[in-house]
Amino acid sequence: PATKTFHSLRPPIHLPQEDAPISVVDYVLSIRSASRWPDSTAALIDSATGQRIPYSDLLKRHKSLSYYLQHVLKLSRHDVALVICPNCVQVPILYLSLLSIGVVVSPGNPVSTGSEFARLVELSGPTIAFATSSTAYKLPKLRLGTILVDSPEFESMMTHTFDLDLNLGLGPTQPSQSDVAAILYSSGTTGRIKGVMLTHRNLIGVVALCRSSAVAAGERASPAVLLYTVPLFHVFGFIYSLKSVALMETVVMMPRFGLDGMLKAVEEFGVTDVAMAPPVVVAMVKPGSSERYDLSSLKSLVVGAAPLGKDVIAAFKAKFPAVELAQGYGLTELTGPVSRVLGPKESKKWGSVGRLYGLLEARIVDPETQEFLPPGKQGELWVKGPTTFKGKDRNTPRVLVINEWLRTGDLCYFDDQGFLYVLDRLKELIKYNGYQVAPAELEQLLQSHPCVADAAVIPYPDEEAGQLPFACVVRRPGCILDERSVMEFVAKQVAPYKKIRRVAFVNSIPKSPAGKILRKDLRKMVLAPLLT
Ligand code: 4UU
Repeated sequence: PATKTFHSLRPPIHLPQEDAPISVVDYVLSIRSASRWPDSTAALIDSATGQRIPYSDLLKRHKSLSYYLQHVLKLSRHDVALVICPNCVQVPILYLSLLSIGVVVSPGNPVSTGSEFARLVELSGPTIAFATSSTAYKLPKLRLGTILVDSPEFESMMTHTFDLDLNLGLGPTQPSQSDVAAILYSSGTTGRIKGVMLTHRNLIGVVALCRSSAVAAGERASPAVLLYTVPLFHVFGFIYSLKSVALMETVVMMPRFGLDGMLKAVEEFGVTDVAMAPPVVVAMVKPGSSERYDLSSLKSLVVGAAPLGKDVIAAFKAKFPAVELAQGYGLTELTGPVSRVLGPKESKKWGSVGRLYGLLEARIVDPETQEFLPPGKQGELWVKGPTTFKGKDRNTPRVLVINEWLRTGDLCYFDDQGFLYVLDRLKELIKYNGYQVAPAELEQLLQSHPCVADAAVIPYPDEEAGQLPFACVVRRPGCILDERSVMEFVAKQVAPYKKIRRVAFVNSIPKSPAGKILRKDLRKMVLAPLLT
């Protein structure tokens, strides 16, 4: 009975009064102003051009742009702005400016197609879009048009009012905490895209919990230099772009991700922390991938958004003993972060996604009986806290939320010290003769094979067994690997019901920008031709 609810073991976190009329930007800037770092600290660095924007300049640009958006473009509270940009230094400033005047930020993936953008517009009803010259042409026409953030005009919106006194006050556009602040589009690896509405209160909650882990980790001798390989339109990057300003971190922006480019940027800008998805870690441990670079500035990697295998962690520790590898777990519907590994002691818990952040409670629920389960038992993770999203698609009810508990859809367990382990998405489980097989476990095993560059496991329909574990494997160049050796490699290491029963060799595994395997696309690509 005492084990029905798991409480956070982290120090308590205090949030502002719920009815205080503040936006997440007011909150972020109030934390920042208490920082001991000078305003000359770089806020943003463009990895391609080397352009540095110090905090003093970031604040001026933010004020100037907010003024322009409010008084020239006449945007106001509850307007929705679509933001369709690759990671670049303008985006965090744009987010701060829109949020500060109560405009709802709706960031989308710049590689989406025209019809996908039409769907986003249908979901969130934007009046204006912010895009780049390479993405704008795909957008539908909006009432206030599209503004190019890589244009001289945008640069002047951020700088032209520098010498004005901009303490004009926000008047009716001052957001309240219960206002919707952002609509993020959840990954949709299996289903249709959904708009997840997050309030200023939700965002204040996650900034507070990110800050609490920075406090717990202890003060550093110099400001942290972060690089995100995660996109700014995904909840991971979106939240990080706000928390970095609150903590006065320096953020190195990489418009286009590539492993070599990332490692070069680490060397060049003295990057201390990188936020990334598992495929980047997998790439870093492959022999010959990183030896050419001086990565001595690197202190920690925060890895999240998809499962990371124990073998990859082991290989990483062996190759980079001085770098802390911390897994974090999160969901768009919980405004991002739910748990993380914190500090060298916790990072010994290989494979865990860490402990719950303060402010959050959790349950492990038996998917069949709905019983609440104790430590060590696997079930669906439910989470409750002030960061639970407000709703989907403006008017749809929160079907995932029951009595304020958000059902994550993930199969998880806690150990007896409060460490959380994520096995897989419940929906992705393969049912072999009634047994549950987690694809993630088999994928991690396959990835540890020296001749496997990448792998994914999906169900293959079978009359007798229901479904068979079916592996799609990308061979490493120059390696010889056949179906039988793949199956034997896995069979030696797992219970018989988990064996791979079929193999297909493919050129690549389709992945989302946050590193999740796009199983729907994979099924279409590999399975459909086999089954017709
Ligand atoms: C296994 O992926 C995310 C958010 C990730 C995130 C955010 C802030 C990680 C750390 C952080 O600090 O959100 P979505 O909505 O795109 O996808 C959510 C799903 C989860 O339900 C789970 O299935 O992504 C999967 N997932 C993970 N799975 C997320 N993180 C992990 C993880 N291990 N570490």
